[in-house]
Amino acid sequence: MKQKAGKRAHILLLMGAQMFLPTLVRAQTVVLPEPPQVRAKNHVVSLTLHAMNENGRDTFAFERANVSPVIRASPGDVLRITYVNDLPPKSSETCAVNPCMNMTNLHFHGRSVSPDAPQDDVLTMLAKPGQVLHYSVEIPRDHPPGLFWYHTHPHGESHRQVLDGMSGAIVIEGMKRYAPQVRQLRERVIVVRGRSIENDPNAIELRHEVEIPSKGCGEKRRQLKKCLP
Ligand SMILES: [Cu+2]
Repeated sequence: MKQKAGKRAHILLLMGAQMFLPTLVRAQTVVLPEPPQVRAKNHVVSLTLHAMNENGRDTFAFERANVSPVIRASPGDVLRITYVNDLPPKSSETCAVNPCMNMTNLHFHGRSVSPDAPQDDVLTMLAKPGQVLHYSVEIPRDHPPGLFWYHTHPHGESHRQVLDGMSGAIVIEGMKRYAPQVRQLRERVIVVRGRSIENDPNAIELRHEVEIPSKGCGEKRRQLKKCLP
């Protein structure tokens, strides 16, 4: 009897494998898209970035696609960014300070650069819809290497814009000099953003999917089974 049960388990396992294998193989062949990368030429990283609204969400656009480019620079380089505010004059969204004016600008998060215009100045550099900002950001020669990010920073409106996805990665090169063991590794930049669901038409269902019920979950590990699907 035991043998029969064992065989049945094997058959079930095989059937399960046959059912799921094509899905697994298919899933493994999906290629993770690489975001566009902008590199320095003669120590200048030059790009034009647009702020626009697509399907009700604010987004960055680069070379006609709404994918934020990865900006790659080395210590001593200069970032020349032309930032065009193509957001509509009137916003349908809710901001911390209402009404939303659809003003925008750029902040270079975590970077040790000057806060004065035309560099990382989030106070006086502001573009209304239709206006253009010209950034020229000098990266100091002793700037640490690593992964940083840029995002919009108009006070009262940045929370909304960043939640919508107006952000991107900055790589300051030179990590291999500090950590030679990463020299052989293939580098992939993956930007993961939280999704704002508060204004989503399916907000109730989506919240239900991601929320863990407060009742039923105890501190003991075995009780986790009760509240996790
Ligand atoms: Cu920031």
